[in-house]
Amino acid sequence: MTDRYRSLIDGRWGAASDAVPNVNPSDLDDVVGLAPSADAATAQEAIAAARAAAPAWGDSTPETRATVLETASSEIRARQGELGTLLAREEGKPIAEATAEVGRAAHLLRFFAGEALRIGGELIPSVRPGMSVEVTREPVGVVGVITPWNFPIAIPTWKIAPALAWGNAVVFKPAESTPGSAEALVDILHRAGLPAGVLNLVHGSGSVVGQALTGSPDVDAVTFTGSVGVGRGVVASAAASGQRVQAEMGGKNPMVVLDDADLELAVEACANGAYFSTGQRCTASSRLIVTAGIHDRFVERLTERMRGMRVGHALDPATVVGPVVDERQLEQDLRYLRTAAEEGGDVIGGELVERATRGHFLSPALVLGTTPGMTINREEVFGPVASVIRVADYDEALAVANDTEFGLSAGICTTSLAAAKHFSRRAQAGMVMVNAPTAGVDYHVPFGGSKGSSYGPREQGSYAREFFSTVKTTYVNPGRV
Ligand code: TXE
Repeated sequence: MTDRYRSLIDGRWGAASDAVPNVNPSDLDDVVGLAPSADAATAQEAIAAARAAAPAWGDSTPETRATVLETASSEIRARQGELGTLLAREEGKPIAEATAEVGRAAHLLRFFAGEALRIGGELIPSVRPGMSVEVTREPVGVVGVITPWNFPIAIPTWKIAPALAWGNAVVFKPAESTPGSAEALVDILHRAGLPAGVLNLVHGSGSVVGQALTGSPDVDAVTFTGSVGVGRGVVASAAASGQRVQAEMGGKNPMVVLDDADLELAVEACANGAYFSTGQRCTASSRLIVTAGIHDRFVERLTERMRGMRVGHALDPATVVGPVVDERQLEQDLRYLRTAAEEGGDVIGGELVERATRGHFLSPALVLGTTPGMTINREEVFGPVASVIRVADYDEALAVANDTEFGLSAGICTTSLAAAKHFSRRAQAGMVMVNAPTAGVDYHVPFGGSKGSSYGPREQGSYAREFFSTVKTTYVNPGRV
């Protein structure tokens, strides 16, 4: 069945158009849907609708906002299987992971429903006699939401839900290759009781719709997740427009495995971190930094584990590693593997795989014998590819872990509490995982990185309020009492 997607502007669904086919990466003969590619004028209409709707939504009661988010959460939970199948079809994530991602969206909505009810302020005695100071939080106004394809329902939800909870209106531009999950989310929120114009969806390209958002004086804030190159451009353009901006970009996440690690636990954490979601996660464990005493045993066990991972159609329950999202990404993965071999790495796996359907199937790859300066250890691949760097000891492991322009997530496998605590303090990353994959984060705590990985305040959890609300300080002199 082929869906026909539409943009939602000021509470009205626009015309369908077949400009952009949404192709199933597990089966290139399956066109999941057809999406429009909006022009700049359509984006401006959406921005104007959001601008007009923002004041009333900002004045709505916390209960009104909480009820919309709670209602949407319940519908997503009730339709988890159906939405998981849609996500698996359009993005290629194995059905179990896709269904879990939909469940995560339901949890996020429920969490931010609670946050809407917890918005509070502070009352602080002034340094001046009689005066008091109120610190309150207000909506930012109109928020532009620009998202990638790799978590097509969770990432939009963790941006849109807090934006709505703190009383903002939204213009949402999803990734071109995953319009179906985006539209399902917007439809559910719209029917959950949002007034017209509070949430607008515009299908289209980054260079047209995305730039219309970052270039508009009527958009107060832009939240972006995607590649480093595009993210830096988004930050520059948004700043030039005087917008508040938040950008979550790439990672080159290190996973340190020390001699004293529990071998099976380390192998499992690395296999999961590197290859689940086809390695298409900004938090993927991509650099495995292994001390000499455990190196050979670790490599042998991880290679075995990797070779046992079934590559296949996302809807086949036996599949562990789904297809690569599209041809461009597949070419990028293969190019990085070729470069790794040319630079002296020993590539295991990384072969094209044939299945009953035509799809972008690539077996997981492990690159052995790499050094920190190789391209494979500098740039984000965004595929089922990890590299191994052998180091002498913990000190060298820490130095290599931090030898990157990125700083999203960093992991360590060790049974030493001292090493774990030291690594947690010294790893230059926004998130640290001890004896767990660098990927796989909770939905109610802060998410984000340091260095080149992130720009602006953290996403998720209560910390999301730093981006999605603004602080007002009011001085009150009661006069004579
Ligand atoms: O990301 P893009 P894409 C990496 C990964 C992948 C590559 C491309 O390496 O191969 O990025 O993926 C919108 N102004 N990551 O194409 O291009 C675009 O339409 C405003 C890593 O998905 O960064 C989409 O909605 N917006 C990453 C969004 O930005 C613009 C996750 C992301 O697109 C724009 C995904 C512009 N000028 C991909 N140009 C991670 N690490 O999490 C594009 N967009």
